Amino acid sequence: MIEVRVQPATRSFLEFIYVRDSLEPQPPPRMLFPLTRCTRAWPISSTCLYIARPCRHQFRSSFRFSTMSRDTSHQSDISKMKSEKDGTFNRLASVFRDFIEPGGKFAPEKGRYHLYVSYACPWATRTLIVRKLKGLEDFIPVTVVSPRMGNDGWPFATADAYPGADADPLFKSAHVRDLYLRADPNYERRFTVPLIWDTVHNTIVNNESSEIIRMFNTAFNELLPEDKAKIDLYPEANKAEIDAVNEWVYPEINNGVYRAGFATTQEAYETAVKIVFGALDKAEKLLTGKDYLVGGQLSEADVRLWVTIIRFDPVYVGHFKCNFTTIRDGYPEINRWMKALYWKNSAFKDSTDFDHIKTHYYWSHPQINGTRIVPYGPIPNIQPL
Ligand SMILES: N[C@@H](CCC(=O)N[C@@H](CS)C(=O)NCC(=O)O)C(=O)O
Repeated sequence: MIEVRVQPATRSFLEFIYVRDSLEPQPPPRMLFPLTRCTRAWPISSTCLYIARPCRHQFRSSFRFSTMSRDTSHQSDISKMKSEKDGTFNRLASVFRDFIEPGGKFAPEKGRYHLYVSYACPWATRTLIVRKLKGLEDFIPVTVVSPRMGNDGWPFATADAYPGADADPLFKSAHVRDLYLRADPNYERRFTVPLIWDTVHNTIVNNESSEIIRMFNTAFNELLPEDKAKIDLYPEANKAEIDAVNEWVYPEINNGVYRAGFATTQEAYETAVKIVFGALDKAEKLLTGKDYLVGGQLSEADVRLWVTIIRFDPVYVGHFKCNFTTIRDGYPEINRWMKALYWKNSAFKDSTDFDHIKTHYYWSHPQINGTRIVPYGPIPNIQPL
């Protein structure tokens, strides 16, 4: 048996080392190769003792090798995702929660931050829409992953050259997972998009879309032309009302469709799907005769609801079994509001790729759609104005 003894500062890193069973003295196994610069090994009778100096940055820079030995498949493979005992799907909270703000550790600067998204993902699409509404395209470059999220999670074009997918320009990563493990080798949660990367501190600033859109709304204002700086999707006067709408739209609609789709018992599904349609009824009433949800102007409440509604007929009706009715047949006011934003505001249309959306859901959840066949309809994906 190989014994690995390390000094405390490196212990967490070395948890990932591949240790082979052996009665013979061994050179460091291949997976230990990155340690050779700061490791010496002595055979001691039937034990190999590896001593590592605590030199954190060297470990980090060589981490690419070492992660190979840590099994992260439970974090990347959606079919290994666990539901609650009663079959309910529970979304875990995001863990990178820093803010870009003037004077802070993450100061607003042109070109410093990089946004990683999937066109398929509603949470990522929120960030794309707000990035465009605020005119941040030149400030924050964006990289789009392939919609085919497989066992290793979201792939970049280098791992899956799907049309419209990009390679990772910063690190040539194969998967989004590699970025998370680069930022934190001990990262234990799922490898989700969107995420915003800081090229100065070489880490993830934030992977929670509701916070990324708040940052985009204000953090770069001092650097933006006046017409863009004054766009405010969360204005002081309407904050309470926007918060009140978000408070039910998130659990009952945005995450509600996932709770219906990812339920693993009939009861959990039925409970979830009824909540979705109850909340759509409420949204229909709220939008009656109105162009926007709150205060007669476009706000983050519209962005947050819209990203789920645009996916509803093409995906959630079929794939997530949210099929009491469709948006186009059952919710004329929501449909009118959705179409107007799509056809009249390029920030919404340009952030929407129906092929990526449909391919992702129907391909990436084999636990729901084992054949991975992507349905042809609906025709059209969104009706004309
Ligand atoms: N709370 C996060 C949720 C992000 C999220 O769950 N993204 C999904 C795609 S729609 C994802 O990347 N899932 C990958 C996985 O769970 O493996 C946010 O709003 O930013």
